[in-house]
Amino acid sequence: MGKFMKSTIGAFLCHRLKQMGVNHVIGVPGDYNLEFLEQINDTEGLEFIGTCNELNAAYAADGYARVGGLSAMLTTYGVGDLSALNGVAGAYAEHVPMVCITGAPPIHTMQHAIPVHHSAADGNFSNVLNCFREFTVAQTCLTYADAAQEIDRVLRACWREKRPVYIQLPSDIAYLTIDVPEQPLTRQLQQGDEKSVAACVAYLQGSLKKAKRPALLLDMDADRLHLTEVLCELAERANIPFASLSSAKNVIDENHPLFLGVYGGQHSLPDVREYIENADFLIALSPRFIEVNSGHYTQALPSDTLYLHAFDLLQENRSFTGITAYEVLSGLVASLPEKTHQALPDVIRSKAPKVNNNFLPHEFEALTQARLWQRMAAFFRPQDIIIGENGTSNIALNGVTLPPQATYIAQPVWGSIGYTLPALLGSLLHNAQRRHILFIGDGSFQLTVQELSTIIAQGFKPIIFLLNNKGYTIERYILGESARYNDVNNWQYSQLPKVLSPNVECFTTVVHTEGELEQALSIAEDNHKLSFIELMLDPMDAPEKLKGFGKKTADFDYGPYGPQTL
Ligand SMILES: Cc1ncc(C[n+]2csc(CCOP(=O)(O)OP(=O)(O)O)c2C)c(N)n1
Ligand SMILES: [Mg+2]
Repeated sequence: MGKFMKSTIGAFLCHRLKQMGVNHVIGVPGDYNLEFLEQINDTEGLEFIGTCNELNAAYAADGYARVGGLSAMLTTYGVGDLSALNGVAGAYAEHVPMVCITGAPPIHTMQHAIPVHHSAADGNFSNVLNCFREFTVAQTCLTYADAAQEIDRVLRACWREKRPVYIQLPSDIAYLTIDVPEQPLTRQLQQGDEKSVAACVAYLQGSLKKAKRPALLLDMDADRLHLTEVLCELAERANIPFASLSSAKNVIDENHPLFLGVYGGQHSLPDVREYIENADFLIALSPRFIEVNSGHYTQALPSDTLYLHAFDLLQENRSFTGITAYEVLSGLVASLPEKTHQALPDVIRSKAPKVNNNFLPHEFEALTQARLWQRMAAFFRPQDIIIGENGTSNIALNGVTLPPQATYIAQPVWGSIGYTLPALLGSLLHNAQRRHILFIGDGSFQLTVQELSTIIAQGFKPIIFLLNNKGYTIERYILGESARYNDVNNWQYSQLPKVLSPNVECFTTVVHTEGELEQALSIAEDNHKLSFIELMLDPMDAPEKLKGFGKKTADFDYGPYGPQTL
């Protein structure tokens, strides 16, 4: 039995969050969580950041966790929780660990089914928790008797599963004193079983030795499980080309000589597709094929692909359990000779040379998507955090090679528009030292625009590009090219920073031409203020990729008798 000490329940929860590396709690106050907010304020090194609404809080917590590993959100029961749920579900879909805490009604009201505000006044207190049950990997409603154990159980699950968890903290128990373990909670996970790890490494070593066409294929879990370094080391030591799905953009440096390209079934470049589909040793890191990253399910991985997940490795007729992906990969790395200068595999040498980024602006030409993204490729710097919203931005950025050590944030699986602006706030809260650049469409921006005020008020200085194409361009390519439902009301976007934060000066401008873009970039590049750059684009101007994708999506969504055939 470990040693115990005394703590209030709320202070213990704060203490545990800090031990897990969380320094900010993002959310919205309410009467059921005010007492816990006091406890957050009393915790050194833990700060509450208020957002304009709970959906934004959830998106921000998601952005925070993507760069910081783990995050915490605070809402008030029912009204706050259900507003946040879309953002929580996004984190669940995209494997982002966040701790969702809600200030719940006093425990006696819940235990005795007493109608209260923020409930349906029918004595039902399980409905909200049940909603979260669908989108979190562990849930709890704390009581005096079990709070310490439950907090630890749920936080461990969050870190282990890399997905959200949900904690209800009844408002009348936060200040009760309980016995809590002295031993800190850490990010340490269960290690693999020694013999199983050794057997798995030996098996991989044997298969790799025989391989003539080895390859690695990565999806977003390579990042979420913190495996990028060890994967890179493996690729380098064994001279293995690697490819990623579009849902894992830039998780490993796209400029790396061994980077083969993006694999997505028939959407891949022919060389990438041919090599991956005929690899004789393919480690695929938790790939999740959905229509958008698989060329509408045209993926065809070799039948003996080695599917590596956090805690197991599965092959057609074989499985290794009791392992961890990290130990297996590092075991395999250790079994290989140190990196030497090896000739690059043929498939890499035959790759088309990189286009160079020399961009010559045509001063008076109207801005177009094709030229915009070419220009941006040259604007990005190593270490930038680049965020692409669903819509033309994300589609276009998928085709731009990002600099080394740049991080790309998007929501390719869940795809909830408006996600990126609050996610930018979260990412900045965790690391404002890195330059942040956001691209967001006018339609998406209108969903979560308020959070611009928090970003400015916090003193952050990202570069925000607002693509004003007067509506939902991505949707226009699916259906309703000129339908009113794809229009959004035009706003004076560049006036917003002033309205939302009158006392802070920002750099704002509206860009119509390539010349104006150059001017804006030269100011934004080394600006000490937030830059908000509105880009005027034609409603039907879109990245080439979207044109084919829109038609495919319509076929997929509506079938052969859908509206396109009318
Ligand atoms: C919360 C949510 N509502 C609706 C959608 C459907 N949707 C997907 S993209 C899109 C339009 C995005 O328009 P905009 O942000 O202006 O991007 P553009 O393609 O014009 O650059 C919509 C409405 C969604 N993905 N998420
Ligand atoms: Mg738009």
